[in-house]
Amino acid sequence: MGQLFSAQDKDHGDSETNFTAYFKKIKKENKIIPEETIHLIEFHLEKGNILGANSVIRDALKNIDNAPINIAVTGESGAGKSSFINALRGVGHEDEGAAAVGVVETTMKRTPYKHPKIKTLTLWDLPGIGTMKFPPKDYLEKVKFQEYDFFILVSATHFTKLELDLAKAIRFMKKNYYLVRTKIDVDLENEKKNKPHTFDRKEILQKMENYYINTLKTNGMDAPQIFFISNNNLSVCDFPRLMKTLVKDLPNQKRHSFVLSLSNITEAAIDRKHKSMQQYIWMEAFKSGLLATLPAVGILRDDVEKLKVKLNHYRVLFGVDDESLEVMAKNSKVPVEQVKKIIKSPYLLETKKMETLEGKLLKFASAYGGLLATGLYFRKTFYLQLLFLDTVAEDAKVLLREAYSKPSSNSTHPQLLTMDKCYSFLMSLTGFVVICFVLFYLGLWEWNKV
Ligand SMILES: Nc1nc2c(ncn2[C@@H]2O[C@H](COP(=O)(O)OP(=O)(O)OP(=O)(O)O)[C@@H](O)[C@H]2O)c(=O)[nH]1
Ligand SMILES: [Mg+2]
Repeated sequence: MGQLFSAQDKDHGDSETNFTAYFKKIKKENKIIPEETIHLIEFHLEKGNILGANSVIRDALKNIDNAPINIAVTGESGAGKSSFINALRGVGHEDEGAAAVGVVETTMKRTPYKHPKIKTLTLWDLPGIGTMKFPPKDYLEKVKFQEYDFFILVSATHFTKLELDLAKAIRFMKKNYYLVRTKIDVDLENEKKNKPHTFDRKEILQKMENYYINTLKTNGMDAPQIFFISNNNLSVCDFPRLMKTLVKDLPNQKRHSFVLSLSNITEAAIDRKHKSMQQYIWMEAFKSGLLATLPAVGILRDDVEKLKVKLNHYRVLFGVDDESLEVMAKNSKVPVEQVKKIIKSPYLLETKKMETLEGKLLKFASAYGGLLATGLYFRKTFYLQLLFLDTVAEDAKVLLREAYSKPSSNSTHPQLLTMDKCYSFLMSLTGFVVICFVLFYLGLWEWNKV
């Protein structure tokens, strides 16, 4: 077992500096533990209270794992609440366990939807405000407003009286809400059709934002943060900005789980997950390093099994696990091997003849640990976890780039290069080569004649 800072360490000041230095580098809005907890850990380390520091980190990690996040999604009937929930959960409307979406009133009672990968995150699909026939304050009581971290008020048209009253009531109950204007794809499309010569996307969005702000002001309310989105295509307009805002506004200990729930719709989202997970692994390493008493040795068989589980877990979190790759391949109508060929994580633990997995991992750890060692003595397994994480995050980016390089029309999720497209590309290439050959020989023949 390796050691980070053992109880026998004489220089506790060093460990304090390292802990402080690590968290100082992380932006306030990205930290996964509160400042007070960081100060408390520093305080214990300064006093040489290793057990105290260890126990605070252990509790902080437990809090991160268990802190529940409850998000209420409310608004008028048909505004796109259930569609928004499916988008946040990364599930298609027809997938098992998806929130029912439809052109007629569908959601009649508050329904919890757990995130498929993050069990502590629950999205609550509330019935349309008009359907319950209660004034907004009674509606909020009925849907148990106090149970949620915040509200997403979904609106799809001009502000209705009910929406305005609901926004007022949420504020009155001292709860936070974000205004999400859905179906922006339809509005932009209509504007483009109606005014093909003067269409200006930016100007339209600005006008719409001004409209919402002014309407709220006229009704004596401060404007909340407003986001224009399309549930049918998350990468357009404000969905990425909405996710960034929610991450920033959540309390530190809830941030990590929410970040991990983000879909891979942008490289920024993947980076955010990567950075959050790095902090988590680093804290675990620091915690076990504090109590470690033996010098670092090789990789134990037990470690290998645990590492396999970790790698699998990261692959699931970043959507590059076998099941997700199969779905991706199916949607793109390509064999799964074609998808796997461009990424690394499925093959990370494969060994060559005469090579043991322990040996391979040890080589990885030495190479990677050497790069990272900044005076810390992480256990080798933690270096490996960081290496796995880097690989998996890079794979997610590779797949995202590949997907967006071949956008398919009108789809929430872009698709990979299809077989049809590959085939026609190969046929054109073959045709081009044949023509080159013919021209070359014709030229040669003419030249010989001269
Ligand atoms: N074009 C477009 N259609 C959307 C969008 N969001 C939702 N829809 C469509 O709007 C209709 C209603 O969506 P739902 O998600 O069922 O709306 P809801 O608010 O849950 O409705 P209720 O459960 O009846 O209160 C469905 O046909 C959706 O496909 C969007 O952003 N763009
Ligand atoms: Mg619904």
